[in-house]
Amino acid sequence: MGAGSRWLTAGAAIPADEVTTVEADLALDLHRGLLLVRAFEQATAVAYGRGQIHGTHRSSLGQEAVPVGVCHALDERDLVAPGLRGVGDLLARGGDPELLMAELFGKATGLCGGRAGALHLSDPSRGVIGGFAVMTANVPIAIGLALAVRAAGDDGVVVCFIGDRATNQGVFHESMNAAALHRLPIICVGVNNAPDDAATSLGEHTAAASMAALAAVHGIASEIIDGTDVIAVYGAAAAAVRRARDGEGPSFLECRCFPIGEPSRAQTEAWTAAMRRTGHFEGLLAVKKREIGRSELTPPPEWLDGDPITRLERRILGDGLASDVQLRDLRAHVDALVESAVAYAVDAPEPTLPVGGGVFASDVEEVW
Ligand SMILES: Cc1ncc(C[n+]2csc(CCOP(=O)(O)OP(=O)(O)O)c2C)c(N)n1
Ligand SMILES: [Mg+2]
Repeated sequence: MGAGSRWLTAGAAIPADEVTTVEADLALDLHRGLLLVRAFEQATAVAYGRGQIHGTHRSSLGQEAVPVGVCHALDERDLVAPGLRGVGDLLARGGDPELLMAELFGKATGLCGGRAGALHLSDPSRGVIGGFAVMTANVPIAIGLALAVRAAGDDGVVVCFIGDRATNQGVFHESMNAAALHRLPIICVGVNNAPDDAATSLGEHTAAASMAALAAVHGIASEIIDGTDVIAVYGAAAAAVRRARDGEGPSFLECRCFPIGEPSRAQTEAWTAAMRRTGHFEGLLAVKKREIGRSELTPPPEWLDGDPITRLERRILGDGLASDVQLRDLRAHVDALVESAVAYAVDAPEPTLPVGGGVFASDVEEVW
């Protein structure tokens, strides 16, 4: 990878457990996970551009290796509190692509009855508690879950995903303090998608050199991981899960990646200029939707170099773990899954629930 990609692991103090030999089964499982999130998010970008997905949809393109690597280290006793880009988190937990797509389309047979949209996704059947539109809100909730898991005498682990800007919320520090103090079985995963040429770089909003440093001050085992290397993410998550189950307390994994589906700094500046011309926020959104819908985002070469899918493919082929043909078949299989998820969502009925329905616990059975 290019010189600038040193950002991916810059400042890594504690090396993650390195997975040196990879079995074909593991590599292909992870690859399937990456391909599914990628194809699904490409489809959501198209649907968003067509106005089929309403409200806000924050895509996880480019950061697929983080949820896929982390969730592969979990099992059914574990719980996940997704971040604001939660689609990858849901899919990596084995969520049903049809139900998920129908949810994003706001349909009655969607995962949450069409009421959650992208920002409040939950799937109790997969141990995924609600996503929260309020940045960092999932962290103290994950702390509460971890306390509940311990009180119940279970050995489950709780994972929460946050973005790089979440560590500047006060509640992040209150939560990390509580996690460390009570040695809670929690793994906080920081998705750092803020290299220098991103619309907002880490240094613009955070004085510390890394997210991991901010967790480390609370006495939490913290690592910086190349979040474009799904095998490295999986290795670090597996070690953190082991620590949590053994009663050794919380971990913080800062996974660095590139926001491939997001505008670069240069594009954002162009859009901002367009917004000034049209005079109000709607102008920016309209331009952005059109651009994303036409897939005209042109990420800096550096970001594409850190494409998790290309990286894993290279490793699979280089280590002789699968052939070109097998990879092509896998891709075709995943593409077909996503195609049928879109068809399902298009055909699904509109919700008929009353506005006040599905709010209280007594209604929940009807919704899910
Ligand atoms: C408490 C709060 N403040 C502001 C927002 C608006 N908001 C939505 S996403 C976002 C930025 C998130 O950045 P980051 O944590 O890096 O996540 P990324 O978008 O890069 O995944 C902000 C400020 C919010 N959702 N919640
Ligand atoms: Mg970010």
